[in-house]
Amino acid sequence: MREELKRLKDEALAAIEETATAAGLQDLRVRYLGKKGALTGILRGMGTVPADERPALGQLANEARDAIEARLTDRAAALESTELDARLGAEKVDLTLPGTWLPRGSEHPMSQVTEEVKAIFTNMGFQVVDGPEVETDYYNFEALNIPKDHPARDTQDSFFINPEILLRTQTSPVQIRTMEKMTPRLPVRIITIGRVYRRDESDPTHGSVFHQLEGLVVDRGITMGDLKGTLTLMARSLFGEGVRIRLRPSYFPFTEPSAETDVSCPVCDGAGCRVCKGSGWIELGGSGMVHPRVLTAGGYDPEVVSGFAWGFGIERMTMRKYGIEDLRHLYSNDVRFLRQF
Ligand code: 2NM
Repeated sequence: MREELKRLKDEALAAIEETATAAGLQDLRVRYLGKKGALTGILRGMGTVPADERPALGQLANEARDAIEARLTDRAAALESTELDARLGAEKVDLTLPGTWLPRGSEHPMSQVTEEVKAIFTNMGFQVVDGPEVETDYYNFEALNIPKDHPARDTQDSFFINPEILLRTQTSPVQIRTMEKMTPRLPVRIITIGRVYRRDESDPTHGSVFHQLEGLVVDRGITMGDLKGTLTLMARSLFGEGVRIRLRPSYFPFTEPSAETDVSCPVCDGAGCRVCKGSGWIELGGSGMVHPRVLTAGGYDPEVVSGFAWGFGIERMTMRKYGIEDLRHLYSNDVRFLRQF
């Protein structure tokens, strides 16, 4: 039995050494140490061994079992680490490989100017308001003191849908609608930015759709000084701290007095250059003190309050800010153009 134990132990240790998988080790464990395993079988035969030999033989059997057990454990640990190494080797990710290129978009220059203008005026306490693009004759013309025979009402210049309904030619109807809603609360401090529609031939500086920035302030004691100060602040944020605003006498039905509104050329500071075509000034649009009839249409008493308003083209402001020469670039959606901003 002694020889049998030794042979069994050597055989088990050799088999363990040759096994290359965790499953194989488990099989060996069952085969040698399991309830029906070889070693257990030998120990069962202890009954036939003379009593004085049993202790020594028992000790030998225990040693064999412990040796096999220890070898199985060692081998399992070694196999596990080899298997892990193999898996990590196979799964290796090369972090130095170049990534997948994703084209990045950019904000449209019109959107940049729009957002900048909104920020400038909301920081001054203005509300940004919106209104319909399909308007009634009343809000688009009548309430703005544009009489029936005024050239601006000429059907050549407007898109009428029926005799009473048209596409708005300016955003001023939103100012009337807002005053109607707000009266008698003061102050009114609003801007509107949106599409307006005119029947013009397309050329480098005209299209049948463009975007207007209009603003309105109504309160007690508002003067043309407030108008100039407000627009100077806007122009300095937008074009640079050095610029000035110039007001030239003009005429609009909805303001009195009215002014053409220019900004000093941010490139040559008024000296005259290619950008301002030698004049030193760049036109922004119109402005003026709100006509008493327009305040009345909005529900305010022109004997108690006064106001100023202005209307600038966003396209023109964008072209001036970035030196874009052709309006049509702004709508062609050519990424080679758009990527530059
Ligand atoms: C302009 C020029 C001057 C203007 C007037 C108003 C309103 F409704 F408040 F009276 N909104 N916008 C205005 C004034 C618009 O565009 C060239």
